[in-house]
Amino acid sequence: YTGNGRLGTERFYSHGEINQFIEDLAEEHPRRVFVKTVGKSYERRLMKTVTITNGDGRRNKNVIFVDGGFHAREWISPAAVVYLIDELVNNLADNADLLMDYDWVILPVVNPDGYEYTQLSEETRMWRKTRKPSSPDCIGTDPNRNFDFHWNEEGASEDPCDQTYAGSKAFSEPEAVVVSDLIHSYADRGKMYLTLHSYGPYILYPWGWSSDLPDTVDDLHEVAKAGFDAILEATGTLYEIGSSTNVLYVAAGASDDYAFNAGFPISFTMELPPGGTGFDPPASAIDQMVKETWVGIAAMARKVVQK
Ligand code: ING
Ligand code: ZN
Repeated sequence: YTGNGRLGTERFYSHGEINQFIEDLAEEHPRRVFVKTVGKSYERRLMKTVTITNGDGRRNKNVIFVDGGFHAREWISPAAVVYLIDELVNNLADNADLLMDYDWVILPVVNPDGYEYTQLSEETRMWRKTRKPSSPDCIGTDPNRNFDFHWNEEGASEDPCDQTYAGSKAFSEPEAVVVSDLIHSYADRGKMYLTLHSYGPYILYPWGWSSDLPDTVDDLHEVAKAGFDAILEATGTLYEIGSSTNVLYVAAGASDDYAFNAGFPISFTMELPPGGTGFDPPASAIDQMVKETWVGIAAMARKVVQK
């Protein structure tokens, strides 16, 4: 990475490179882009948000919050977040409407310890969880089962060695606490929470803890449908949309349920398409995948800002 405030789509980047990228953007665009260190992972990696504005200086706008990299092996997620950041910062002309009354707050890699671990070797490539020891024999908690909303009910494991281990208690993982703190600090003006995973392709909305649907399911579905339509038209990729439980499986303690319950009226888990064996699309596929993802996210955000 050359430090010119652009990251290409030709390969996957380390957590350190992504942090450097957002720091460089903030330096280049001091009135539009703001970086804040919001916490540390278990292994003490710095977790930084980047806030992107249109630079008009207006305070307390509505917020769209985006995160990626919850699950270590889902590399296309941070890649899509990096591309989204680049679009919002470097293509203001096409995205002015998305920044007029909204600031975007973005945490590119929620689980940096896991993400770095998957970059070490072929043997560690399919790691999913965090890296804090969970028992004498096993490592890691599923950060997307660790949130304090119906925590450790259905679809989460009490076995510390399991891939969906919910943790010793809700918010046992510092990385989940960081996301929760952000959700609460923006809940009063947060209009959309979006967390990127792989692999689907699915656009999922609450609830994940139960097969019940929220009262506002029509609003959720309408926004998701805007993303679905835009992607189908742009590339032909057919996403599936619906509640997490109904489309996929019941899973309590996930971040989208938590954000929705905390006050974000629109809250989605977007599961990007597979590639390679599912979690490992080749670097040559990044460009197409992240551009397609941005088409969907921009369409959903456009629906939200027009409401
Ligand atoms: N899938 C999500 C998971 O955490 C999910 C699916 C999201 C279920 C939100 C419930 C709520 O299991 C992946 N691929 O991580
Ligand atoms: Zn995931």
